Order: sequence, then structure tokens, then C-alpha cells
Amino acid sequence: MADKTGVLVLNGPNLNMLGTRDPEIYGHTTLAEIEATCVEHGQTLGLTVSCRQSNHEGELVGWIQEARGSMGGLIVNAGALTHSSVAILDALSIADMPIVEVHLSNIFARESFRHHSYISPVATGVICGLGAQGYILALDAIARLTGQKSKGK
Ligand code: CA2
Repeated sequence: MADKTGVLVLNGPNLNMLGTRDPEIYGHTTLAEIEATCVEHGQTLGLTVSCRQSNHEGELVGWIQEARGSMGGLIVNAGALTHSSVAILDALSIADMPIVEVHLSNIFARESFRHHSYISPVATGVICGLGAQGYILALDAIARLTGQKSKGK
């Protein structure tokens, strides 16, 4: 049974390295800090946020499959797999919930191979280039899409 208040925040390969290098591209915030902020912000929206990160495509696919039917929304930054993974596309395409694709960097201002996302066609919305704030905006969007945030706010 779907718990509309449950939101899975999924991060893919190398995002566990945030805050350790390339701050000019990805910022100084660590993944642990992003996840803690998501959990905290989720509470203010009436959402229960669970966070997972993996460097392995199959593990991410498994978690997307598990989220189907049990979560109300999904926020996904698939890292480099965004630009290569048909397996993640297929898993997301049968996920019956709002999906927000997030990228810390503006993928359209970078190398051309980052301009194409396999995920975007099945995402409800896409946020990129706003750093860690993108995850918070994605949570706000999911709260509205699932009716967790009261009207007018
Ligand atoms: O901008 C994003 O969020 C990306 O999804 C990040 C991916 C990249 O392949 C996508 O094109 C855009 C890479 C994540 C790697 O993160 C690192 C962070 C610190 C140090 C090394 C890698």
C-alpha cells in the first residue's frame, strides 16, 4: 500500500564524494548534510524522507522497484547514470508516483554528453543548476503533487 507521505531521495554514483572535491561544480555541501536537510525539510511538509545512495546501477534499480507501491514520491539524482542508463529509465517508467529529477550542476552548461538525460522523459519535473537547494525545491514540488502541503503556502 502506497504511503503518500513517504519520499525516497535517491543518489547515484560518486555523489557520496560531495564536499570532498570539485566544489566549484558541486558546492561544498556533503551528501550527509543534503540528506539531513531533506529529512528536516520533509518534516515541515508532513513528508517522511528516506535517503539512499549507491555507486551500483542494479542497487538503484532495486530501490526504485521497492519504492513502487510503497512511496508517495521519488527524488532522483542518478549522477552519471543519468546519461547512460536504460535500466534506470525502465525502472522509473513503471514507478507509479511523482518523480523529480535533480542535478546539482546545470548539465546544459557543461559537456554535450551531459545534455541528454534518459530519466527526464519519465520524470514529472527536472531541477538542475541550483546546487543542494534543488533537493529542497524537489521536496516542495512533491508535497504539492501529493497534496501534503496546504493550499496557499
Ligand atoms: O550535477 C549533478 O548533480 C550530476 O548528476 C552529478 C554527476 C554528473 O555525472 C552528472 O552529469 C551531473 C556526477 C556526480 C559526481 O559527484 C562528485 C562530487 C564530488 C567529487 C567527485 C564527484
